[in-house]
Amino acid sequence: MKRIITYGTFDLLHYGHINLLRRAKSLGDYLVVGLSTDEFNWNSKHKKCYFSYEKRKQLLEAIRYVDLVIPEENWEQKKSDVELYKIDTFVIGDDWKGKFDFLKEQCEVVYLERTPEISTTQIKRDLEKL
Ligand code: C2G
Repeated sequence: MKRIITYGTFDLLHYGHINLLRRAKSLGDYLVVGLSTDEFNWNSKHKKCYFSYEKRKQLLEAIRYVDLVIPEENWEQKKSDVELYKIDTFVIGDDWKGKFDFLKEQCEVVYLERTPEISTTQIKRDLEKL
């Protein structure tokens, strides 16, 4: 069984997120998603989420490609997560290209092309214009 992991905030879930999760799952058999907690978002990613961690987790768990959702609480946990969950491949959007190459000692690292023209920030901007 090939095990995949990815991480993100996944706020205001949209088709760009789904495209990423679908392609990530297509690389293996089991997909773990490290979901950024509200504290991590606020303190380290400087993101204020619309949906709480629990709501974002509920949405992700309803997606057919997602097998397990775990909390992402800090930048440092990836190495231990790869060991703990016996991960074969780490996947993330190419806006992070190169940032997680240190994981190559433990697993395959794949940067997937982002879906153009959609982002949580863009959604918020467009809603403000309504
Ligand atoms: N994504 C995408 N296309 C978009 C928007 C997002 O492919 N139009 C991808 C991102 O590249 C990321 C995932 O969807 O792989 C989740 O996006 P975010 O919620 O914005 O996650 P991010 O803030 O990049 O968090 O430790 C890693 C971080 O937690 C990643």
